[in-house]
Amino acid sequence: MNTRFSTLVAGIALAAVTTFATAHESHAPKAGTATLAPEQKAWGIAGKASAVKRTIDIAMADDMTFTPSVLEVREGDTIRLRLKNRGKDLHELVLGTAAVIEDHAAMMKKHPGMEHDEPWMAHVQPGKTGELIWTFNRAGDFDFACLVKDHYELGMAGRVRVLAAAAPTR
Ligand SMILES: [Cu+2]
Repeated sequence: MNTRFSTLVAGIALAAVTTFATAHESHAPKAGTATLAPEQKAWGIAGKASAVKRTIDIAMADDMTFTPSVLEVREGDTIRLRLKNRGKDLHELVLGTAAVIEDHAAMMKKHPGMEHDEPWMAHVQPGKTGELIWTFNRAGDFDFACLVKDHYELGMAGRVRVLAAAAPTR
């Protein structure tokens, strides 16, 4: 086999591989490219890291506390909730209205092993730090809670007050 011929063979092989890859790609589901628009909830909408205006540190502990447990933010602000789990147990922070959290807690009780992951919640392993970026674009009083096991019944909850954007700032 002369050099020129072997180069040609290699070229054909490469072309075949490329063609196959392209064809394969075009038949693959476009899961990675389809991005769902964030869903507006009564308590806000998923926020972008680039829009974060303020970071609030919250500690989670095995005595079923969030510290602080009362937050005050301004309507329209994108907030990073930086969650530090100081305990030995898994904890989470689920944002919502009181009614939604109650419903969710009841569902978790029925199906304890149920996987749930939404932009308005974050699960934090013991000793780890997690975060949740949320745009509070609806004024009002909202709740957050940990729905791991019986933590919510044991009082692991807090409140977010979202002040109306039109209200005076001082
Ligand atoms: Cu918890």
